[in-house]
Amino acid sequence: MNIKYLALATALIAVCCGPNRPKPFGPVPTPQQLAWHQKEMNMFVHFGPNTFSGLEWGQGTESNDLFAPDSLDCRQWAQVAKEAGFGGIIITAKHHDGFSLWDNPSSEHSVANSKWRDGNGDVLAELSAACEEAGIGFGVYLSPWDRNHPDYGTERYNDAYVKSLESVLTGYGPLFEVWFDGACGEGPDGRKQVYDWPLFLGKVKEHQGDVVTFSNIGPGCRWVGNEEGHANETNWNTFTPEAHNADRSNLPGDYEHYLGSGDEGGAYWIPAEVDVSIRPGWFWRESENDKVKTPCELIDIYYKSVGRGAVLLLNVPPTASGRIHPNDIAALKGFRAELDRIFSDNIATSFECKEQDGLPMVMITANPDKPFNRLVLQEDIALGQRVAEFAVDVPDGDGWMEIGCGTTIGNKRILLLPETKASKVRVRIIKTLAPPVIKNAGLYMD
Ligand code: FUL
Repeated sequence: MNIKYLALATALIAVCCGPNRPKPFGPVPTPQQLAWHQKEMNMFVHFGPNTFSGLEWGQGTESNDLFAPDSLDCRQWAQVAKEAGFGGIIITAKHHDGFSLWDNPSSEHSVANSKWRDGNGDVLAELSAACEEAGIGFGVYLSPWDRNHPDYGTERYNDAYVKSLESVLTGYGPLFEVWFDGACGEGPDGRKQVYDWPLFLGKVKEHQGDVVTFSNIGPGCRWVGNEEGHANETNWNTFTPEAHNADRSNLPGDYEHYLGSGDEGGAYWIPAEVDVSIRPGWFWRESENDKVKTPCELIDIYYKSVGRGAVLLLNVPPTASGRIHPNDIAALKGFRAELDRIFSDNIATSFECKEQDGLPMVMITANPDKPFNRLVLQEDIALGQRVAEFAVDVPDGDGWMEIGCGTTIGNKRILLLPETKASKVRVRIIKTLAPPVIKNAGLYMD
C-alpha cells in the first residue's frame, strides 16, 4: 500500500460517511457546468450548404440558393434528441463556408439572401423554439474560420465576427453551450486570421453570463483531442492550459493525450467534451446512409465518453430535406433501448462508504443470483474531483479477489468487468487527492 495515502485514511472515512457535508476541494464546476455534466449527452447538428453539396468544408463561394431544405422540421430533430436522452442540441449556425442559418447582420452569405422561404427563413429561431417546446437546451456553434467573409484575415473581421456572435447570443434566449471551433484556415485570398479571443469570450460573458463555452481549452469545457468518440481512461476535469502552452486555435505537442486526460491537480475546472459523428462525415450525404453507427458502436462510445466522466456530443446531421434520416433514428432508438435495458436493473441493493485496512472503500451489497459486468461509480463533483486510483474486489474464500481497477471517476465512471456473481463488491480507493465523496455506486449487466 502507498504510505503517502495511508495517512489520509482516518480523515477520509470521517468525510466519506460523516454527517457533515465535506468542504469543496480544488477547482469546482460552476452551476452551469454542473447542469451540463448532468445532461451527460447532447446532440450536435451540422447543417448548411455542405448538406447539399456533399462537401465537408464548403468553399465559401457556394450560391445562397444552394441551401434549400423543402421540409425543414426542427421539431422532429428536438423530438429525436429528446427520445434518445440528449439534454440539448447544438447547431452549426455558421460553418467554415460562412453561410449563416439566420439573418447574420455582418454577412450577405445567409438564409436572408436566399430563395429559401423568400429570404424569411431562420433555422435558429425554429430550432430554439422546438428545443424549448421539447424541454431541452439550445446551443450554437459559430465557426470563427470563415471562407466567405471579405474581411477575413484582417483586424476588421474580428469586429464582424463579434457582431454575428452578439446576434446569436441575444436573439434566441438562454443558451446552454456556445461552441468555438478551433479551426483557423485561410480566407478567400489565402489570408489567415488572428482571432481576438478575449473580445469573443467577453461578449459571451456579457450576454450569456457563465454559459458553458467550448473551445480547445475552455473556459467552459475543453476538446477531448480526437473526433473518434473517446476520452482517456484517466480523465481529470481539472486542466491547466498554460502548462501545455495550449491555445484556442493552436494545440502544440501531444495534445491528444493532455486534452483527453486533463491535469491531475489542474488549476481550473475545464472538463472534456467528446464530439463525434454518428456517420463518417459531419454533414449528411446520401452515400453514408448505410454507414450510420450501430447501437452497439454507440454504446461503446457511451462507455468511453460518459463512462469516463466526459460529456458526449453526438452529431446527427439532418438530410437535405431538413429531416433526420430514418437510419439515424433507428440507430438512436436502438442505442436508447440498450441503455435502458442495461441501466434499468441495478444488481447492487445498497452501498456504504467505510474504512478497511486503513483505506477508504465503498462496500456494495449485491443480489448474488444475478450476474453483472459493469460497475458505475459517481463522485459528488460539486465538491471537486478527488479519486485517482481504485480497485474492485469480490469475496474469494476467506479473502478477496481483485476483478478490476481504474483511475479517475469524476461525474461518472463505468468500469467494464468480467461477468461476475457476488453478494458483495468492494471498491478500494487506493489513491485520492482529498477525502473521496462517492455519491453513487451500482452494478449492471450488459
Ligand atoms: C472541426 C471542423 O473542421 C469540422 O468540420 C466539424 O465542424 C468539427 C466538429 O470540428 O474542427
